[in-house]
Amino acid sequence: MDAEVFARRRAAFLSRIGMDSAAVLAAAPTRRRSRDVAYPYRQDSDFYYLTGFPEPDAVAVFVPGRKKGEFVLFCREYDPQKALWEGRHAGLKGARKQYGADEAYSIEELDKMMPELLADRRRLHCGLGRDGEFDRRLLGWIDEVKKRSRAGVRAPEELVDFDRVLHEMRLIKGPEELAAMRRAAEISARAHERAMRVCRPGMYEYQIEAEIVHEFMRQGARSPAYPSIVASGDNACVLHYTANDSCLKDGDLILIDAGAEYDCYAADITRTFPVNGRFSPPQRALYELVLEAQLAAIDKVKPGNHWNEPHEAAVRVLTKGLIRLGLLDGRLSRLIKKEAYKDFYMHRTGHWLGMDVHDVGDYKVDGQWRELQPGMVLTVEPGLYIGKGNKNVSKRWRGIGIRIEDDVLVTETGCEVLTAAVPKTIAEIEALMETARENL
Ligand SMILES: [Mn+2]
Repeated sequence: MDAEVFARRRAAFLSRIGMDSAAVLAAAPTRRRSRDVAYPYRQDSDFYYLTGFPEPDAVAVFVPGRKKGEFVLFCREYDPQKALWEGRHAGLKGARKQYGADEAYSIEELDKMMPELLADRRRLHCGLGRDGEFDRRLLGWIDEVKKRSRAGVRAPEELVDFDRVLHEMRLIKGPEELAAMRRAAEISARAHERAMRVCRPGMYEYQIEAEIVHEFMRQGARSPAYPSIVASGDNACVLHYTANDSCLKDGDLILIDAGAEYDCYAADITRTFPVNGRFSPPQRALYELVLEAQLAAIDKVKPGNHWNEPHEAAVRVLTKGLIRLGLLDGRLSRLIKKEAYKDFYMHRTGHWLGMDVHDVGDYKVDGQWRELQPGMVLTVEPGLYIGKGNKNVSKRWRGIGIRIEDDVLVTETGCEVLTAAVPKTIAEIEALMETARENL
């Protein structure tokens, strides 16, 4: 993304927080995996959204109206030895030239400079509760400002969580963000298609996972947005299954929930298909039902509808279908009211999607479900899960877990499914798998 995009976001953020405020954002820390090996680094989403700065050991401070500069970036100084061993880093000059900081200081100067930057700012926007160590330092700086009160300086008296301004900005996606999300969606769609093509009984779930990650990287997404779920048979009924180590059995379904991260933006797709390429009659019946629920939910994604409408639509279709199939017994309205569907559908129908897979943004405003607006992106992902051990239902339904998930953008007139390229109907899936087997 261009430096100018981040500059525009900063300008919008500064004007929204106002002249009597300041904001402090910390870069994500590096995390140790084992001994002297670190996990791959991923920048904090809020920090990246406003700075585009990809390094750890950095703190961004925003001070609207400050004469010497409104955007101050503390980061690592350039070190030729570090460059030799670990690679590129911006240094103070790069922080100004490449990343548009008005002033850049060594991260070592942070404690010394913060009290001055926070002086006479009534409100402080920050990410309290994320990192206890950083919180303690922040409160220390405020305390330092207070000590200067006899010199006529006032300390911040109100701490505001990023939810209030920054996360509201992140909830509505701009054109550059949508371009990144479309790319993430496209790459993820190809990976799911690849999984359908290569899948055979006798393979292991992790071998399918390898195909997915392979396609992500081949297409320029360096990482999944979250650990991929590759769950065959009864494993699909474990909602956050990530062991991915079972052998694929002829006659089972396989549920794959996987999405790529591209330029810090996530895709989140789930598809469920038969290991051997053909749905059995009970699998078919349940799959058709989940698909009908998903389409009904997507139909409710439009400006002016509230957040919960897609969920309500999915619940209605699923409950009706469960009665039809003999899995629930009773009157529709009553079964919905007492949430009888929760035996088979225990999660909600979606979440916001963006830089984080479960993205920021409130779902309720003043106690009411929020209205959908153009530029919001959400997932729509109903499912049905009937465990192997569920003795309350006929045997034919057991050991089946199905979820169908797409990423949906709210547009001016309705919605657009960003992940529509992955086969979804039974006919499409069976045709693709059939062709793949013929070409073996
Ligand atoms: Mn999801």
